[in-house]
Amino acid sequence: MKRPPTDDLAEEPTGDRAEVTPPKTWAAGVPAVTHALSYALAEASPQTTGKTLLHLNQVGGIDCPGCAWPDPDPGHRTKNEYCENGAKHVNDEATGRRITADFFRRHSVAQLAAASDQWLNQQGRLTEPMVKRPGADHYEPISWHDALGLIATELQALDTPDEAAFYTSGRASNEAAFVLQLFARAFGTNNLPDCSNMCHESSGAALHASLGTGKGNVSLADLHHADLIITLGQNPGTNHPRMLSALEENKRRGGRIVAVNPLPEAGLLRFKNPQKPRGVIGQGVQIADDFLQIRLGGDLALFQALNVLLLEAEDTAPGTVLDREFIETHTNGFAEYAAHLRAGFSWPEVLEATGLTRYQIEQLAGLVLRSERIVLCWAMGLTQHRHAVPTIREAVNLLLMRGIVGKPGAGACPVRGHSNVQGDRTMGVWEKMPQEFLDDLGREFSFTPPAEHGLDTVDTIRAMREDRIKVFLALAGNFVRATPDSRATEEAMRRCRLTVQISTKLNRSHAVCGDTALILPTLGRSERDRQASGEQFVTVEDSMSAVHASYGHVEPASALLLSEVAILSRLARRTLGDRVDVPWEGFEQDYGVIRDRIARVVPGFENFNLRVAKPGGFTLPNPVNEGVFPTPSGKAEFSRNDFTMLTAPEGHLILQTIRSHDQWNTVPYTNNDRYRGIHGSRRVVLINRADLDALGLADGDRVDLVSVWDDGVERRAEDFRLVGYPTARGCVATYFPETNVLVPLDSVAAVSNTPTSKGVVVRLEPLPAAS
Ligand SMILES: Nc1nc2c(c(=O)[nH]1)N[C@H]1C(S)=C(S)[C@@H](COP(=O)(O)OP(=O)(O)OC[C@H]3O[C@@H](n4cnc5c(=O)[nH]c(N)nc54)[C@H](O)[C@@H]3O)O[C@H]1N2
Ligand SMILES: Nc1nc2c(c(=O)[nH]1)N[C@H]1C(S)=C(S)[C@@H](COP(=O)(O)OP(=O)(O)OC[C@H]3O[C@@H](n4cnc5c(=O)[nH]c(N)nc54)[C@H](O)[C@@H]3O)O[C@H]1N2
Ligand code: SF4
Ligand SMILES: [Mo]
Repeated sequence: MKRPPTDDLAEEPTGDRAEVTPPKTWAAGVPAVTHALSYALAEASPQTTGKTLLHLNQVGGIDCPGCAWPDPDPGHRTKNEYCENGAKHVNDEATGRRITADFFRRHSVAQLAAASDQWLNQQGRLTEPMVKRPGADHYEPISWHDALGLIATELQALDTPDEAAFYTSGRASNEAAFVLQLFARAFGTNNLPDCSNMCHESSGAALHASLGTGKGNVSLADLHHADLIITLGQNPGTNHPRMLSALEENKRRGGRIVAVNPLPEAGLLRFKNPQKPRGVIGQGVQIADDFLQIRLGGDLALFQALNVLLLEAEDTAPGTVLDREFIETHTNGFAEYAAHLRAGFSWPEVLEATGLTRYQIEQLAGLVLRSERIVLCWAMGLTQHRHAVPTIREAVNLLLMRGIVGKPGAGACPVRGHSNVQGDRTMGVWEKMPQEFLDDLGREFSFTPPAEHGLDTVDTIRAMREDRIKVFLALAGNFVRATPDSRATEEAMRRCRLTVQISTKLNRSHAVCGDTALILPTLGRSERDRQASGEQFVTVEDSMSAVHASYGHVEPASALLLSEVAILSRLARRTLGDRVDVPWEGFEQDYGVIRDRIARVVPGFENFNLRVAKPGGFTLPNPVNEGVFPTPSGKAEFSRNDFTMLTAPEGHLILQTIRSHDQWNTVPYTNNDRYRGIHGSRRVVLINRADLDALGLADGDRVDLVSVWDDGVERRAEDFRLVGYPTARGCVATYFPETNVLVPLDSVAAVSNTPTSKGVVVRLEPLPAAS
């Protein structure tokens, strides 16, 4: 793809700029602290950096806008209850750089669309509302009043409310999320696509079908006390760094940890805790006792093999392996499941799918048999595959056979991504909320919410393509970069009549936009939020269902910023007038009023304002932990899952798209990934050296990646450097979002409709060597 001239706009460095050093074998330690501070100080003043870091994850402080990893109980928090990446994320928001109207005068929309993601983010905080009019090539300033009026007019002009879609990214607070979904439904649509559709949707779908509730059922204490933790498809050293402290604690208590991953990720191997003296001077703690280098998509086969081995062990010594009483009283379908699994089982298939040896799998089965309390942790390596839902359901089958779901020290732990992605769902941001929730919402605000399910993320893009979505509004996020099939998605987005981005920072979704486009700049979580009733706080829910408050401590980036709640409440009032009985103005003036309404609508939030005032907040009950499975049958369901594996034709490879250590989702902070030894460029392909040999290629060669899909469309990512790397055979890795262009829109997981970002069939086309 040729880029237009860009005056001073930075382009993305090509693959030949990459420098490669050996991957690291341990995570964190002193370099983590140094890197966090140097990034923070490059962005914000020492005073602001001090303010953000001092308050990060403390009671009365800022909830880390990084991942959804939980905080320890208030009594057990350290002074530095954050990680390198948390520090980077919060200071990226608290940056001292500003984007003013003059910036948009200097840079056309086309130029911005040609700039790199990193450059866009580095320009600083958005400071005033901007509009791009139809046919214009620049954004220009617009007042809040006119901006909101423009959106209201466009919404009112739609033939049906279903021609609008309201996207949410998981950083939005509970209060903002609740207001957004209420507005969308009062307006008349359930079109509430969100980042979760691309993230843990498969986990929610699988857990819901098996256990009756889509959330995880373990706490930090369970992780500390487990006999065995199996972590699959996740890279905690980079993406949930404080999880390593929990794993370290588990090891200290004598637990065993097994990592299952195509890549030997640094944090899974060894951890030097920067908060402890021995993490500063010592060798650190070995985290994984065993590392199973699985092939992409091989986890379903792995769990089927483990579960067959459990059945066989029970045959040999009846009554010693399965929890018969639990199975009898609390589950459905065990006999059919066992018969189906045995009938379809084949070791050669399992070994091919996993790339593991039978000995390795039997060793792990032995550990499972010897462990009373087992926690299964996972993230995107399980959820972003065609067969993600059956894979996770097969993992749950293992827990059910042992009767250890919801028991102390045991259970299922989907490790969530965005800091409030779980809370947003709890607040009703979901295109298919159950009718019971809609009824309660309608009763509380005297209207009838639409019953028909709305569009998720992939279906929203399909609808844009067919001109069925005309107005698109995003509460945070970077829709065109996060979604698959970048070229098709961008084309779809450009077909919209109006696109609106409520954002803190500039990204590509501001540059690839509809006929009319609005940028509505908003307060970040680190900033003070003053409203008519005084200073406000917001609430969030972490990966383990703890709900707590977050208070901003930094002065807003601009006097013109409005909070997310203020923007949405005003927009709702302008669009709906008195059509519904909602105190929009009251919401904006005092977020406590929103929480009072949440308390009356969302189960588990009774006396919300009172309970969230307690240091550390409160934890939502999970019925599974009380032995209750709210499935239609009232029992946990065994699931019969057919064997399947990812295959690639001769000369092809399976590609996964992952995060570097120095990025926040679609936003790369630098071009380095120091744990994997990559420096200077992100356009690299990590590939097994035996695959290089087999393909007649060499480390350092430059290639285009072309993905293979049955619609005949050529999807190509240009100019990458090959890096010989210890990844599983046949399985290559590149960074997201540079290679989202390769993920076909229609390549989605069954049931969850999640793009298969970890399982794309590709071929490598060598480029002529540079002269
Ligand atoms: N610093 C930082 N932190 C983040 C984020 C960020 O961008 N930057 N993003 C946040 C978000 S939204 C999320 S969802 C999480 C994501 O957290 P992760 O899921 O850890 O993120 P990914 O980089 O996608 O890494 C996927 C991991 O799964 C492995 N994997 C891929 N496919 C398979 C497979 O088939 N089987 C197995 N067993 N393993 C596989 C990969 O090798 C890799 O280690 O992180 C959150 N935290
Ligand atoms: N190929 C591939 N694609 C993927 C993935 C993958 O692994 N591979 N992962 C998927 C996953 S797990 C996820 S979660 C999605 C992420 O998708 P998104 O959540 O849509 O993307 P982000 O990069 O997190 O969004 C960053 C933008 O959010 C805005 N922002 C940040 N903080 C705030 C705030 O407090 N308020 C507001 N209003 N705006 C804010 C900023 O403008 C910033 O530029 O991407 C998905 N896409
Ligand atoms: S582990 Fe996640 S929530 Fe905790 S400080 Fe790091 S980025 Fe923030
Ligand atoms: Mo995510």
